[in-house]
Amino acid sequence: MLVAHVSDTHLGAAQFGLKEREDDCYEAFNEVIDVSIREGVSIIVHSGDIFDDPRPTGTSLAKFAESLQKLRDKGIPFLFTLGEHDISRVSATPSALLFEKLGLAQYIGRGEPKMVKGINFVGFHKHRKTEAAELVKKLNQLQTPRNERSVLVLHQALFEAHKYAGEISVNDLPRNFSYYAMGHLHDRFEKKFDMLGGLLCYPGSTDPTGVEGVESFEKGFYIVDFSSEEVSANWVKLESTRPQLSVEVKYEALEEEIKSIIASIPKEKKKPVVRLGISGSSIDPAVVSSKIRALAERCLYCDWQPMEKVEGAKVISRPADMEEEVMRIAKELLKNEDLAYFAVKELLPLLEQGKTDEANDMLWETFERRRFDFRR
Ligand SMILES: [Mn+2]
Repeated sequence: MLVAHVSDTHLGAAQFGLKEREDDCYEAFNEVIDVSIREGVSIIVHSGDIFDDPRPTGTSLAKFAESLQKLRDKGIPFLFTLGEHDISRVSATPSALLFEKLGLAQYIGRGEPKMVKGINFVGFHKHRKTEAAELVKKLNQLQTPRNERSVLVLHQALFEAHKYAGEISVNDLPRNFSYYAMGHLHDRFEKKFDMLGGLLCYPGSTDPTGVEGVESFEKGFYIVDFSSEEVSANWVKLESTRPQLSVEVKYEALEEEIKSIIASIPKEKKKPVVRLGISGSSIDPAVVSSKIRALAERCLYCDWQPMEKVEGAKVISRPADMEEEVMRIAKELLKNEDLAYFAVKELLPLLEQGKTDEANDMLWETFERRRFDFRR
């Protein structure tokens, strides 16, 4: 009995606003579906962030529907929970629930166990950091099944998997599940914790979205085998992933460096996304443009940034990803990665929306739980 576990498909995301990058997301999801069917998977479970936006476009909805129809025709149930990208901050019906109504998918984020093909699935939708205590309470109340195959589905970051993004801890999870199908973290993570009954896995996102920046990625999903007592998971790498690389090059040696980058581009893959950080003095943009032309022609997207030094913090003068850049500067100025993450990723989004009460609560909670040690 095989179950595919996928997460963070972010359908509709378009890195750099490019149509090709939006199509990459659909293609990645399609590959997951096709490989699952080919490998004889019986159930597919999605751990949230199906869509990139709580108000997905017609194209994303249609692409998702097509994949679900393919599964329905093969008799493969699709189970899902919701991530923060699927849930609008204003209370409204999440778009993904439409597919439950149409009978194409089963929502398992309500904390109610659902038996599907002999496996007991139970999940919760995303709980934000301020709702973490509430989620932990619900997790404690879960009747954890013994002597049966069971899967817990969550869209939360564990401290043990990500020091900075963590919302709950492994100790908060019920013990007896045979598999923990996690979502939210975009990098793959897999571990058998002693205190948990079965394996815990984050498959990561199926295609890099804007927040991940430009890097070399391996993206994929899990095929989990429930046929023996000990559940095992096999990570499947996606072949359709577009190569991305971020390289620091020297202005003086630009020509040779460009040549070696071109030589390293895999021919059998999609055209890559390339970001160059150019170091050196008196960088002439016109010279750079002409020297990188040959490379740009072989790329879907190619940009460059001079690496400059400004007032203590090293600032890239033309950041293509503002979020990434703000985070980098915060780290450099606060001299503490935990604090920078807290300020930029947790506090700032609330303040941007004028949610001062929530921001205040968060500060108190942080203080009371002694999350940061300021005596250092
Ligand atoms: Mn996500």
